[in-house]
Amino acid sequence: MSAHRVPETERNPAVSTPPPRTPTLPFAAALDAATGSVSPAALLVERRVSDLAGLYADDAAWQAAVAAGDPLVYRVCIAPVPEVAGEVPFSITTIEAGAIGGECFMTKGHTHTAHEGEVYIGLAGRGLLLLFDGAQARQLELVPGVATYIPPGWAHRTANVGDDPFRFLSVYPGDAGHDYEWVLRHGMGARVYRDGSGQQVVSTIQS
Ligand code: PAN
Ligand code: ZN
Repeated sequence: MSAHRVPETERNPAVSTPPPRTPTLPFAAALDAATGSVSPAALLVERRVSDLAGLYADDAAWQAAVAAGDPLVYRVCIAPVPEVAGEVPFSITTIEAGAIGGECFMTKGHTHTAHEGEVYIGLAGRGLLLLFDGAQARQLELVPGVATYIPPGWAHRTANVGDDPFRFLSVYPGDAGHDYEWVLRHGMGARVYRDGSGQQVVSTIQS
């Protein structure tokens, strides 16, 4: 039986063709656990205290920190990989040591707009990965030698619970997408405070 041949121009008419772009070529990047740099890098994102409005429990302490020099809280050094389906971007996040109203310096935190997971790998310092699916909260230690898995559907945020900069590598699907509003509205189910030389996790889930 001869197969019915579909002309090339008529194949998969329902599948939208992504806009043409230059294909990404294989490359190696240097990861510097001492500085948090990815080289080559495409982008460096910096977040200061003023960028984190509404995220810390103690708003007066947050305002005072903005007024007192608005220090850098974290930065993300992002490799040159397009954020589109099929690609796998990666970056190093560095969170400085510090606290606002006793609450550890932390990332904004987000959910992925697509049902996609992510892997975080500890590179330097001591961190805690906070996870929240809207009902359950989890916290995982993230230190050098540890890889943590963020399943699809879980909001995620990291906090520096040590006295040195905390660094980790993120690897995520290119079409994951980042929704910051969800965490602003629902929180992370827990807050992390500095407690002497350790940390204290306080649940914020209403029972
Ligand atoms: C990470 C984060 C990074 C910064 O690469 O984007 O640690 O945190 P925020 O995005 O919450 O400011 C990641 O989870 N990417 O999906
Ligand atoms: Zn993410």
